[in-house]
Amino acid sequence: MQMHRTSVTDHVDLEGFMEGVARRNPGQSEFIQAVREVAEDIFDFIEDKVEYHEAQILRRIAEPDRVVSFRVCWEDDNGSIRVNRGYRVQNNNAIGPYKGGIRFHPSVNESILKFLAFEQTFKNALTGLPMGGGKGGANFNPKGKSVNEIMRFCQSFMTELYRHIGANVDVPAGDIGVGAREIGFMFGQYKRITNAWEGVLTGKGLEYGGSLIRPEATGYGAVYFLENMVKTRGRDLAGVTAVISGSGNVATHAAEKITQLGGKVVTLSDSEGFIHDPDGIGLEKIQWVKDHKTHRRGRISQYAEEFKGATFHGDRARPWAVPCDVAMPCATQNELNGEDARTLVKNGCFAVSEGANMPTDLEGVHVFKDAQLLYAPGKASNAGGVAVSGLEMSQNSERRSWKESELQQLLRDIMDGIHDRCLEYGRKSDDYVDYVKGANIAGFKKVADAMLAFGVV
Ligand code: NDP
Ligand code: 2IT
Repeated sequence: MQMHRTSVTDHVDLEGFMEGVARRNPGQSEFIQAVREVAEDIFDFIEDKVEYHEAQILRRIAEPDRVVSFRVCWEDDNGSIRVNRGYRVQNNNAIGPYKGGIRFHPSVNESILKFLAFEQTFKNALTGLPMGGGKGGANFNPKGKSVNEIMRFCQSFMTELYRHIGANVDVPAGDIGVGAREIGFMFGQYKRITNAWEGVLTGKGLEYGGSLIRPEATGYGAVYFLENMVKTRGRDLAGVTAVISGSGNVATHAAEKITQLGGKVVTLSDSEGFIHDPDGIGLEKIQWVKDHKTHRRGRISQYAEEFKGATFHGDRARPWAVPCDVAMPCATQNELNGEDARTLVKNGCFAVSEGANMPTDLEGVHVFKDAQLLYAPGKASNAGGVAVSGLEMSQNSERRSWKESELQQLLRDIMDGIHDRCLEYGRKSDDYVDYVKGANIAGFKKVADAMLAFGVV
């Protein structure tokens, strides 16, 4: 087929491209940051690849297929009417249905969801499973809300969202502020509206089509990735001291797996500050954190009241100055800046595996790379969660449930596969592995090649 082609000499350079992204997305700093992090690597990679330029592939991936924004109206326990803003960003479905979590947090806005949906596109491609990239959420704050209020919010949110999703269209899951309980409320409402049982959400309860090990998968997967990285330097995780941020789903399961592999976790955090427990946050203490957060909606500060020897550091302090061998940011975006990164390097930290999405800012990323740290970006290291979501979709289509041992093995295999792909595309001539570059290029290549096959769409 003969198509009109732009001349190769029409290419803009990286800064020209980023100027365009900034102009088209005013004020969306997180989205612009995520695109820059990818573009820095992709520009080098496609320099001599005319077909990607001609088809404007990067420009197309950085323009979401669609952004849906909608009003979510609900009634609180006092009978007052409340209004929030809900979204679904469908970034790219070249290799499979849109797939990605839903976040309920007061900070949610279009920029944050566009960055998350963009990142998700590369992450999902890296898993090797057929999933496109999407993300959704609302600026709803679940803190301090009753269970009934949360249920009414979820139902109202789904009353609009249902028309945009489907098992072969777009399959949301959990993220910050959305766990099994919220997925249950949303799934129930979807089923009620459509009168159809379909695997339209993942992270479901085991009674109604959920998959074993989905709750553990992100944190465990991020530790498996860390283990693979440290192996390249002939080390393992036995005896390492680990600093972890966050105390939600990803952080607690990362802590659990590090501990099971013989490491000692000494910090956890939330939005108010962090706790430092020099004796180590062992499995029983981790279980206490899980129960305390889930059932009693507790704050991490209470850990220091419960366990002798532990201290709480408030004023939104982050744990990065606590000396460690390995660090795992597992709370939120931009929670680790250039200065934090320099502190970690100075204190001898040699590996960082991100459980959260884009927790390290651009300056921090460059500090880690310059220091030749083993540094895994979230789109590679936290892909275990969405990978098991993909396996939940397969189980729903097959109408059966796989055994835990099968799923554990598949999660391991998928994380090993992502690590291999990072080595393939990220190995530098001096034998340093740039995992950011490896993940960006491997993820991009798969999506880009699918898009080329479709022509101009
Ligand atoms: P949870 O809601 O279970 O936990 C979030 C944790 O992060 C809480 O401890 C929370 O503290 C803290 N946190 C949230 N926002 C902020 C903030 N602005 N500043 C400081 N701390 C904050 O979420 P998850 O554990 O599921 O998600 C954590 C990260 O992992 C996110 O970046 C998410 O996108 C990413 N992720 C999650 C996956 C999953 O399967 N769940 C998969 C891949 C990535 P507080 O209670 O005070 O708000
Ligand atoms: O960021 C993520 O990968 C998630 N929140 C999980 C997405 C999913 O579809 O399981």
